[in-house]
Amino acid sequence: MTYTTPFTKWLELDSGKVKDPALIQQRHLSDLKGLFADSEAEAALLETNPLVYEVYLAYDGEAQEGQLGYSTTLIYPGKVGNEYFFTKGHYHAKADRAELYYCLKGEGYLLMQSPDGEVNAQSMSAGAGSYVPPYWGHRTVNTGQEPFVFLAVYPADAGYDYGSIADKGFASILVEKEGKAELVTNPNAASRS
Ligand code: M6P
Ligand code: ZN
Repeated sequence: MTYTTPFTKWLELDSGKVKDPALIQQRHLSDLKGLFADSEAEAALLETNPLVYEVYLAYDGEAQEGQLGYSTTLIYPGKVGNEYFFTKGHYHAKADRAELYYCLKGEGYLLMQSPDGEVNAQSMSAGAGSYVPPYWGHRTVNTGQEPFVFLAVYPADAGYDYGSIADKGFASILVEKEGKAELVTNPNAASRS
């Protein structure tokens, strides 16, 4: 038996970034192509292809059962049409793995969907510790004017299943209406299923 040596990673509270990250993943709008409901607004914004979010990986737990992975995510403020910037969203490849999100900065939602299509949206701002139960697909959405930053902690062997969200989207989306975030039915979800 070899034991992993304990360690500390610093999550910089001002920037939301991890110091000495294992990996930085940047997703621009082109990486999210086809996921926003308003395809014309998406095509127009693709000309400047803004950075939508970054993931600072602190540790991946070597994808081993029993270990934890953790990272911070910074979603920048912005919209495609009236739909707020979001993360791609995924189910876990090992679907029974849960996850914990802890908001450090900004405001947004943790949008979840069960395998039978039930949608749940948790409002998050600094201090919110929101739980993704086993089997729920999850996406985060920045509904504020500043970066929305949170820590995610998950079983290192959870893995990612992007397929069904990329194909069908979420049943509900978060849009701005009269200056406020509103959860509405995704006009494209039914036609894609
Ligand atoms: C959180 C965690 C990560 C995930 C990231 C971005 O940091 O859940 O595991 O990669 O958000 O989400 P996505 O992979 O759906 O783009
Ligand atoms: Zn996850």
